[in-house]
Amino acid sequence: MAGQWLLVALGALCLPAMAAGRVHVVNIEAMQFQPSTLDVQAGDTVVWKNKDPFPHTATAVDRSFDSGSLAPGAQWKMVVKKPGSVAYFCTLHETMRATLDVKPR
Ligand SMILES: [Cu+2]
Repeated sequence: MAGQWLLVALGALCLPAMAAGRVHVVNIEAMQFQPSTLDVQAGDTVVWKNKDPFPHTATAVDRSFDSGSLAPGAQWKMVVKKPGSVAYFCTLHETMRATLDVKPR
């Protein structure tokens, strides 16, 4: 019987770990990051999808991340680690700007 309770306890411990890390999508379309402000938690994954017919990048102003050139139809993903607000832009079109707000988990 004690073995069964141990399994239940282990299962309960594992659940939060499995629930961690939501996936968020930022569409790059019509020369804009959508949404332009994205709220995530540390440990989440952000996927940038280029839906324009020309290349873009998603590059942190402080260079803490950089997708490099994303071809039309390409996507790039990153696991967000550090809490804080990170402004990012497209190095190919510097008027394209957006913000990633990372809350602590
Ligand atoms: Cu661009």
